[in-house]
Amino acid sequence: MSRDELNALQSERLVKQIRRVYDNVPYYREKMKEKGVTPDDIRGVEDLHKLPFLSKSDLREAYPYGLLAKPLSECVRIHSTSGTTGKRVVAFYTQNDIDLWDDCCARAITAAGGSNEDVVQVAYGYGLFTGGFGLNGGSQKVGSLTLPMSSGNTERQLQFMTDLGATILCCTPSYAAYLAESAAETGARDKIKLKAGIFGAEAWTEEMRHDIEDKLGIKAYDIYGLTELSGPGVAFECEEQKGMHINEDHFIAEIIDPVTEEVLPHGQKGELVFTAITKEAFPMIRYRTRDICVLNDAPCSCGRTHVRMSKPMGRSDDMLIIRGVNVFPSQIETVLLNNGMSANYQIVVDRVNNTDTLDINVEMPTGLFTDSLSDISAMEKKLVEALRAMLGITAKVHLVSPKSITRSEGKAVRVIDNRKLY
Ligand code: DLL
Repeated sequence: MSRDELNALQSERLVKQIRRVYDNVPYYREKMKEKGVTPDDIRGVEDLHKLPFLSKSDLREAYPYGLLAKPLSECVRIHSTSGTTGKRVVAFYTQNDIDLWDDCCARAITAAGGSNEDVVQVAYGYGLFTGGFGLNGGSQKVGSLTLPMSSGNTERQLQFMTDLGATILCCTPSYAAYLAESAAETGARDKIKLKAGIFGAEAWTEEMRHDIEDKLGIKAYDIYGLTELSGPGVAFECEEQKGMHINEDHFIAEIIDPVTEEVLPHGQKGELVFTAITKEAFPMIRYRTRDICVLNDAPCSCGRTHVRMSKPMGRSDDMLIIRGVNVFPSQIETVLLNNGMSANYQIVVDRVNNTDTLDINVEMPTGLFTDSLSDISAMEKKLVEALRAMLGITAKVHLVSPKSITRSEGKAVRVIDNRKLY
């Protein structure tokens, strides 16, 4: 499809979508009214900038049903994000939404060389997380034999991978690295028939790509997406591995300055904003992803005309993604303070043997200070449990003596991320 044809298609879909959303979602209607814009003002993609942004806080405010654009009787599924403060994001799907999402993931599998001759091992988690169901739907649409493994149980993963001759592996890059290591240790490496991997949901470097490619003898493709926009498959890499093609017939991408909210031209680094023009149940208009990226509209030698996004280079909020789980420092602070600790703490994230580690150093308040190792260990244990309940992942907690964490004269440095992901 030429750029002109794509532009016309996007405009037609956008106009219809805005009218539908205005008519069906009071929350959006109010936001549009506040900005003084009506559906008649939106005649094509060139008018997109007139519309208000939507952010995660809108989603929390409207939780759970406030952004639904279809009656619940027409919705067939929900998915949800991992570990956000208090209210999670819950996204709704009609059957048509699922069909289109499957199409997006099918494109990613095809771009990685997949066909009905392939055996696709889906080792993303199934459940509220979108990874498993998304790639599963795409794989079936392509006609590949689909192995719905879900994540974990590495021994069984390797057994099915070898016995059933999986040719494409879909999982997070960190799990792919772990599987590669285990395959080498158990001798399964020589029996593997894998040719490609489709890895995403978290940041990973080119170094990690080369490491996984070498260890598994495959070509590793990046895939991007987020729950709010359906899940994986918003963008995916082709054989050139030079940026991810955005499925622009479903999602219009913009880059904005995260502070001024001004729209930036392609080629400039800023926050990625998406407008979903085909989603029915949970349509996101100018949704601020918080992912910092660059868009590239140069022609790609694979022949696809859709613009490419760079790997996310960071986030414009403070959300960390640790072992695939979204973690906000404020959640950790809440747990520490609720358990009688001081507000002097430091969060240290690292990646050891391709697995993320989370360490929390926190000062005991003077009133609780003790030299007794058993008391300290009991307190640390209690905090680990409380953090697990809040975040869904295990952290190591180290209680340190009062005044031992360096004070800052400006903004406190609460998070030290040593993973060098971007
Ligand atoms: O992670 C959807 C997904 C599943 C994508 C499987 C790819 C594969 P969420 O849990 O809502 O959805 O997290 C979305 O994860 O805003 C990015 O910050 C990050 N992310 C997703 N894909 C990539 C990627 C899924 N390829 C958030 N590289 C997004 C870097 C990614 N970060």
